[in-house]
Amino acid sequence: MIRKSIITVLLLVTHVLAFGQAAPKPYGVLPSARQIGWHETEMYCIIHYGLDTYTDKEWGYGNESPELLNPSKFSALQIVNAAKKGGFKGVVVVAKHHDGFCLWPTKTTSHNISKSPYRKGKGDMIKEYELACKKLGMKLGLYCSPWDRNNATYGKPAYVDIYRQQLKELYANYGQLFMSWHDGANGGDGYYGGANETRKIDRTTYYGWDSTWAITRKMQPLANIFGDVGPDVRWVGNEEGRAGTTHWATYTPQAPDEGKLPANGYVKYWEGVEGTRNGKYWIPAECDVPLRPGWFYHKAQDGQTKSPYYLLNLYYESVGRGANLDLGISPNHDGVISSEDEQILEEFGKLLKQTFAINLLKGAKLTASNVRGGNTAKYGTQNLLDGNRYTYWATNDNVTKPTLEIDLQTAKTFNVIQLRENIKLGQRIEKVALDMDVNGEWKEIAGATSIGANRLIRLSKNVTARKLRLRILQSPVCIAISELGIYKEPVHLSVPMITRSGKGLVTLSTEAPVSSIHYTVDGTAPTPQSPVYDEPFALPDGGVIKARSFETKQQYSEIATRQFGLIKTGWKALTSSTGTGTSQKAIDDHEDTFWSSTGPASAVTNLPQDFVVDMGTSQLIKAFTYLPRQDKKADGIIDNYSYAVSTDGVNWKVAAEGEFANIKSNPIEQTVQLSAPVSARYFKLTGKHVVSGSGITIAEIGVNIK
Ligand code: FUL
Ligand code: CA
Repeated sequence: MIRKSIITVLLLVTHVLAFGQAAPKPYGVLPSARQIGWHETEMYCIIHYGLDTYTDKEWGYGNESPELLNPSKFSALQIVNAAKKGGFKGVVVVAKHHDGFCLWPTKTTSHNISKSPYRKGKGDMIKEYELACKKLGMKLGLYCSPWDRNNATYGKPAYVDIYRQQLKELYANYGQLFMSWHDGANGGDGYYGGANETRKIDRTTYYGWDSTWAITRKMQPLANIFGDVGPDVRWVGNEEGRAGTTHWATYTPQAPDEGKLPANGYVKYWEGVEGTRNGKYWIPAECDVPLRPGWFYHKAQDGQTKSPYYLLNLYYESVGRGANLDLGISPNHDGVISSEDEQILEEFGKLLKQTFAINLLKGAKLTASNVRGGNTAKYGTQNLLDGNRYTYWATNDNVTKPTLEIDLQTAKTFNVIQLRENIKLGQRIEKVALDMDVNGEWKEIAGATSIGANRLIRLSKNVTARKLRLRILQSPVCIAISELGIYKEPVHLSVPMITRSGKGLVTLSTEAPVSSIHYTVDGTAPTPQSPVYDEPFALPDGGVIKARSFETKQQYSEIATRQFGLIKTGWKALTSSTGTGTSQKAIDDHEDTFWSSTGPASAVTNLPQDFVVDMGTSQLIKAFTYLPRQDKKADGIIDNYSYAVSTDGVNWKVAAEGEFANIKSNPIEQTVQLSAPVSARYFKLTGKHVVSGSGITIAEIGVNIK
């Protein structure tokens, strides 16, 4: 009897305690209010436009004439609206890139828009962007490159003051900014007021970032500062738009001293993509990736814009991993986003809307194994479906492995699962799994090893189920999950894959069956009238192939595009260097193999170094291509080259010379158009400077004759 009443009292006490139970204690470091705002933004566009647009460069040298800036139709409204149609919530405008040219009438340098014909020298594009953003309800951020290849004082203390002055102008005159974007590229050769020399700076000390960022905090307290390693937002470490499948918003930079990169630069790749579990700071990753191959508009890259489904995939791999997506868009010569790019953005926006229009969990019955203190009103599972990122299902402090059973009432078909944690309480969960009921047995269909602000799991196939179960498998503390959803992507036809054999035979294939594939080789969009594909066809000279699958005339897939150069059969590498890997690897048509003259086996360790190819027959070369190694390492990647041709292998003529700008961060195939086609049997690529190391590496080298 006594025992029973003690138990009753105890139960009562626990009950009271439980109902009065405080919210879960936050775990680890937490996001600031400004970072919370950034997480909610999820995706924005970065806009590259300036003199490079007219010189066809990715990195201007600094001596470009402001006269070049004379767009016929510049429209900030059209540009920002193109981003908005894509579902993006803000833009980061490059106000000054590495070439030092300022798109606003700055007092700090004469190398600015007032010296251009644009609006007869009275223009201010940043103002136009600000007004466009206001009108369209978009957030505005600004990018002002610390590296300045125009400024005579770059490398000296005086420049740091100029740079800070530029930031002050930008912070004072263009309204509230949501981001202050600071690029990591630093020092190198440039015009520098006519000095035309190489200037190196010590990036750990030169810019005095602490003092610079104090200005940001004072003048734009809500602006998130983006830098390679923070302080508010870190670089994910690649320009592919992908965060790690495990992504921690917390981060302990290996080199907190202003982002000193290790020699090969690419340790950052892994550091940035994953972050640090239980890291010292909250510094989530931004995934930046250009919509086109380069950041600036290049006519030669028309037709190579990423497709809506490609973008959707990037969305899953960035936003879907708790990072943000920063997509590069590039106004063209007219000063607008081309209609092709605009249309792709719009289609991507629609796709996203369609995919996430209906949470199929709506109306489902959710049964949790535990609710914090039994307080379902506050911590119950209804919080998972209210669309609020901060109301949440929580468990008792000692319950770290709860389960949630879901009865959808009727069977539903889906392929995307979404989870969010209330990040105001930190990033807590380390492992979850989702099961579905198959004839009374649980079968695991998905899992994740981090959640954070957002986690999307895209299944490779649609699944249909009535009952699901979420299992939390690992968490150091009780959970605080704020949202849960299942969604179904709209049906789409399989896009053709385009491959070519070493002998030049092109094959088009699809993952899933389609009624027909049509293709073109003249750069136009395939229609039902274009040639139909039924067997491999020869394309030894190369060219652009576009292919599209059709179900009916009205129902078709996205367009797949691929450019091929001349086939390499009969080619011989004549290089004399004894590098690692045979020299044939640079012309074997395999992206993953490369020739290297670096490393211990190398006999030659000094630059410049040549790579010579005998094509066997004479060809009319229009362009050459260089694919850097694709293994995420930077050693031997050429960033300054010369390209020579010869008819006899003895007498050489230089056909092109220059810089592979931004190749370290964005190691894609480089295509260099020659100023005029040249006839030659031999060609020679000379690496004059490399990103790191002392030799050169080449994954593929090729020529375009079409
Ligand atoms: C890079 C820059 O060097 C590129 O030119 C581009 O601006 C990109 C967004 O950041 O590091
Ligand atoms: Ca909620």
